[in-house]
Amino acid sequence: AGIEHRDIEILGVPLELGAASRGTLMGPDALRTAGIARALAGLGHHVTDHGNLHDAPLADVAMDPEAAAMCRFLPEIAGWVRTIHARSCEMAARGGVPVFLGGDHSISMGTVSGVARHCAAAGRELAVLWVDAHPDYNVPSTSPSGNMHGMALAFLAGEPVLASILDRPVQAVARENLHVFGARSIDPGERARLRAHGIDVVDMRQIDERGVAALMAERIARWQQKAVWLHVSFDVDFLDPEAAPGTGTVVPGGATYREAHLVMEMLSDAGLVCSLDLVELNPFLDTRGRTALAATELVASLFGRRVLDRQPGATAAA
Ligand code: 5AB
Ligand code: MN
Ligand code: MN
Ligand code: MN
Repeated sequence: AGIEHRDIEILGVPLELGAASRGTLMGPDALRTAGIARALAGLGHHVTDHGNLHDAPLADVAMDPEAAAMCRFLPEIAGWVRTIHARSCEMAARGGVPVFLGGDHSISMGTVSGVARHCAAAGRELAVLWVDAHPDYNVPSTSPSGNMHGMALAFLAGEPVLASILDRPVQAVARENLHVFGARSIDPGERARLRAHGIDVVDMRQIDERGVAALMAERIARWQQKAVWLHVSFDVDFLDPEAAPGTGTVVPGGATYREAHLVMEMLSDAGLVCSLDLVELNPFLDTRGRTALAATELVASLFGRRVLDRQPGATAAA
């Protein structure tokens, strides 16, 4: 079985101010050095690299002052998010597959909200798979750090206190369509909100007990039934630090290299992924490009690379 060839549009988003440590601004270029465009073109896709987004102007944010005081670099981040949002919505509407290279995870406030706006206009239901050691579901009052990469998913869920980051109404992603995969570090207030909101969180223990294949197959079946636009937001810290040392928020006990590939391969077989973020790569912390290369290989799996062709339906769940 051959793979479906797609129009892949790459945009680099060199933002680092949302993270705890500096250096993710080099992420897009490191992924290019690792050969991400070459790998995708080699699979037969038509790849356009739009280069990197430029520094955005500072934004005026009408946030409650007490909350705003808990958000580090708020005017800078909001400026970026607004710019990213506009580009993302435009890219999604063009009909290709937008691939955003981060940058810290706060870029997803712009990428996913832009895609969500397009989906609302096009009558598509949006689901988000947040592949990450962290759920990034903090609000200013629960954040232990004030770092905005830890609030990105809460913003996308439509959290009112964060809404003014965007300069237009936020098209919230429905709570039942938010899926966190790979969690192993959750803050106390964040945990309470995830539970109260009924968010689907797969932690590493579930992955240990049931395996990636069964857990992904369940979710894929639901997404296929609803014919969703699936956006994958992939934080490289999903991987174990052994496989991906090049990120600022490493947490032990992460996914193996093969578990991560299996996630990508199953998503690829399902043909559901319409847009992608690849975030939190910090080349300054990487070991001889290991994390950049691993991320590149994973994206190749997501877009059709296979060791062997498989018969339709020959998945672990079938
Ligand atoms: B990442 C932490 N929960 O809010 C916080 O890497 C870490 O994008 C957030 O997932 C990690 O500061 C954000 C402690
Ligand atoms: Mn993250
Ligand atoms: Mn993370
Ligand atoms: Mn991180």
